[in-house]
Amino acid sequence: MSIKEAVINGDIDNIETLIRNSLDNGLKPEEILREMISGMEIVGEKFEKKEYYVPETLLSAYAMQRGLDILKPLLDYEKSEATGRIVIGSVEGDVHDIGKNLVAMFLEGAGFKVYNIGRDIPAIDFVEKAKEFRADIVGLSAMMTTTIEGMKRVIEEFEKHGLREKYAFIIGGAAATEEYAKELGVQGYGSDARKAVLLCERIMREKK
Ligand code: B12
Repeated sequence: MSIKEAVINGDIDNIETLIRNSLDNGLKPEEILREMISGMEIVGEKFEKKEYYVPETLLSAYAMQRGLDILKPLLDYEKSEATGRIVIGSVEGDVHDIGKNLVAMFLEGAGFKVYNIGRDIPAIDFVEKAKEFRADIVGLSAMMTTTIEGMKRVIEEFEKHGLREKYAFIIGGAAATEEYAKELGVQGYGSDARKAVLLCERIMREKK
């Protein structure tokens, strides 16, 4: 079985051994990550076609998360000079967190101090955590058309507390778009983890 198949089949028991064997055989962590992501894309297609329901998808998500945990210390990130402090979370109502965790990992790898505050996070918590951790950037993730509006509520909550201008905001996740970022008037949208790093580096450069 390949690593990609292990993600597709949600094979939590074997994914670790498969990854360790592949690493021993000289496969790069980046290549393994690519395989896992392409496996997750197939899961997405199966979910759309109703070949997979929540339980199967959840198993794949667990397998993916376990794989990410193994790869985290091994990925060879390009170190950036522009370090900053980032609070990131999935907005209220949204329990999808694999992509957001991947973004957090990449940012950490690029030298940012990342506070990953979890999923299904109420707007007020973003405000409190941004204050508590003295964030430069607040990252919002939403995967569903039903939760994307939660991003707006987060921005409004910052406005309510007079803190809208204190932080830079970035958004991402399957439901987010460049247009929506413009509509919210935030600093940027990132379609994947690598773009998120570039975005945060740009924001920190502009801040200096
Ligand atoms: C795995 C999954 C689940 C798992 C989540 C497990 C977990 N811990 O995350 C479970 C089974 C729990 C789940 C549940 C549900 N899901 Co679901 N799920 C998915 C699936 C198949 C894959 C998502 C994923 O992990 N992708 C892999 C990662 C690596 O990619 P990613 O998340 O897109 O992240 C990348 C970018 O988006 C970006 N990014 C992400 N966040 C951020 C943040 C910032 C700041 C930046 C810059 C970038 C960024 O960078 C990431 C890395 O490159 C998607 C299908 C899809 N096409 O996305 C559906 C999908 C998101 N789910 C969907 C639905 C409908 C549901 C449920 C309502 C199903 C149900 N009937 O119960 C529930 C809702 C739960 C809830 N309240 O949130 C729909 C949403 C439809 C819509 N348009 O609203 C989708 C699109 C499937 C579909 N086509 O129908 N789901």
